[in-house]
Amino acid sequence: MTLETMMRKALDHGEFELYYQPRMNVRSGTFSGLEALIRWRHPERGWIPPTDFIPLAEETGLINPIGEWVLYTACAQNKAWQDAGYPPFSVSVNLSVRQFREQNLVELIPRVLRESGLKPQYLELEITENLSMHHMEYVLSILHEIKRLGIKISMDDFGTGYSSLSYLKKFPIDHLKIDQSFIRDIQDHKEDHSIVKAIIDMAHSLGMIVVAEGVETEAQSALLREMKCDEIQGYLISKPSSVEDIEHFLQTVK
Ligand code: G
Ligand code: G
Ligand code: MN
Ligand code: NA
Repeated sequence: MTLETMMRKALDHGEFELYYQPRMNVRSGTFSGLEALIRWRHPERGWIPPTDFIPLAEETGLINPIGEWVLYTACAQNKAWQDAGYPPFSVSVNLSVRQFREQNLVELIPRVLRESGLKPQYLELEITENLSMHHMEYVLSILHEIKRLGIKISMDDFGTGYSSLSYLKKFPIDHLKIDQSFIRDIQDHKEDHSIVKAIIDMAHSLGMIVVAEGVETEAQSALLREMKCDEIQGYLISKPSSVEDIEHFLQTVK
């Protein structure tokens, strides 16, 4: 059976699962939210990583039903956490470019919020820079409608795409997430250090909250704090974790 055929069956058979990875405020050490990341547990082949199937899902269009499942599941899970008495926090969901082109997000998102019972301020959508390059006027109009619903928007993997600073200024971005490739060698490579510092200062001047991704060590965290980065995400705090494991994590945070 091809991967595509397997993927078509996976949704119906409940083989997808969401894992969650926390973000933290790097100054106060307070918990600031979770990112939902899809996982596929195939009954015979075991775990299939998203890098093996998300690109294929994007090529075939299956990213649309899969993305809808992710959105609904993340919202319903977040509502369930609130109902269970956890202090409210936001969960972010990754959106593919194709979902912007082919799904009526302005209709889909309010419907998912209604069905899950989650308030819009607890949902955040992650987009990538490449989205901003295509059909910019169209994408901008959708983003503004999404913002009007009260939902926050993150620019993900920042620094790896093609967006120029003049594009960035036009986008209604709440969080700018610096790609992990710049964070990895931040201590040893002067260039990476300079780039990260420049991104942080620029994002702040545009009123954005800056998140560093892929933070693995205390030394990186300390350096980012010095550089006035706002939030960090990465293995230092927690790997992406199952619902059960993230609930254990949530018991330990302030
Ligand atoms: O979760 P990491 O574990 O391996 O994710 C690998 C890649 O897959 C990342 O680029 C991440 O943004 C992407 N990804 C993970 N979950 C989703 C999802 O629900 N939707 C989309 N579109 N991409 C996802
Ligand atoms: O593209 P996006 O930023 O959505 O995907 C996040 C990816 O980064 C996921 O594959 C996730 O598992 C991975 N990731 C998260 N934290 C770390 C980290 O500290 N180190 C490394 N190497 N990868 C990480
Ligand atoms: Mn992301
Ligand atoms: Na990223």
